[in-house]
Amino acid sequence: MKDIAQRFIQNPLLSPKDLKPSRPGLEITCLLNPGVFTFEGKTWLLVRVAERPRQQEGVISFPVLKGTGIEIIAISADDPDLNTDDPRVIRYRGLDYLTTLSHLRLLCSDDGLHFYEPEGYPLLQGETPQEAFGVEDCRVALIEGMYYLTYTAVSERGVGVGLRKTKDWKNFESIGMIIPPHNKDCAIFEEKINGKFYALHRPSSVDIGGNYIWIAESPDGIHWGGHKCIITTRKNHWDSARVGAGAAPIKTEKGWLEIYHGANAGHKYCLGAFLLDLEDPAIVLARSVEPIMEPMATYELTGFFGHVVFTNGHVVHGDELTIYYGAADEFVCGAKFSIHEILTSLTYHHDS
Ligand code: MAN
Repeated sequence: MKDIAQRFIQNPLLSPKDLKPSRPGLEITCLLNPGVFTFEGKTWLLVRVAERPRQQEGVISFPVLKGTGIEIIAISADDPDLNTDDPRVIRYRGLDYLTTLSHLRLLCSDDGLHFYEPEGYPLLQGETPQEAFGVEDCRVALIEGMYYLTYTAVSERGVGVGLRKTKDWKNFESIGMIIPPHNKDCAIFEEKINGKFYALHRPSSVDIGGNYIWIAESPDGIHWGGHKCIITTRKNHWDSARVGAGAAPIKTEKGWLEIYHGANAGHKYCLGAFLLDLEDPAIVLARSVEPIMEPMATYELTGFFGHVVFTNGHVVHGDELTIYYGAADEFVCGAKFSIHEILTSLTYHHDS
């Protein structure tokens, strides 16, 4: 296995203590999985901020959105109906909740390393009943002067893909849920192809099928059809349990390059890449056999949910790809890659 990521020596770039909670009574548990974009000459992160009340001895408590406020649900830790095996999820009496409530926070930087919260920009929170358990892991795509924000919208009704649009990061148009449950990891291509929008997304099938990456097309970036499955999980590989797209595909001479995450049954999250045909992005030309990045630094191995590197945002300058990523679901980190090196590391299919 060859990890070809050049991690920033300054990692982690952001930790929960670096920001203030969004409201009294909550503390920040995790900062993770930022969407990334450039705007007015700066690098911006749309960081997922996951919060919950300070945990008291013998009680498990977590927030959910109720209108514009929050409700705290508290369950006795020794309740026999409570299952907290996964630190991300609370299973209680046949229902699933999240241990934390996530919103999205804007931070910017002049050097791509030191990020701060600028004045005058809003927090992006869940707005509808479909977002009562929060908004997560936003991908940002800039298409013809408009930023498209696709994020995971979570509620007791399921996990789907929400869309908001903005030109100035101060005024937002909320479109609502564009792909219904169960679906996440939606990344819109930053260019139309043959006049159509394209997006990668990740439905989950409980029985037949699996956690696979699909591609879809759209006339307007809102209504999606023509769905095709393009990347499946691989038995006995690092990506045997689930795969999901990262940020918008990167246009290269060889094709659309996508960085994706894959996890195995033990919930170890690594990154790999695949390459799609420039003219028909439903055709997969090549894919990583081994990960291009796997959790190995202490801040990736130990944290809220260890052994995780997860990216949904990057910046490209020529051959240099800078990814920002969530490490151990607790910290925001950065790493650089050579796009040429990723392209050469892929295994190309003979029949394409
Ligand atoms: C899921 C999502 C991500 C998270 C990973 C690892 O894919 O909830 O937000 O980073 O799991 O826990």
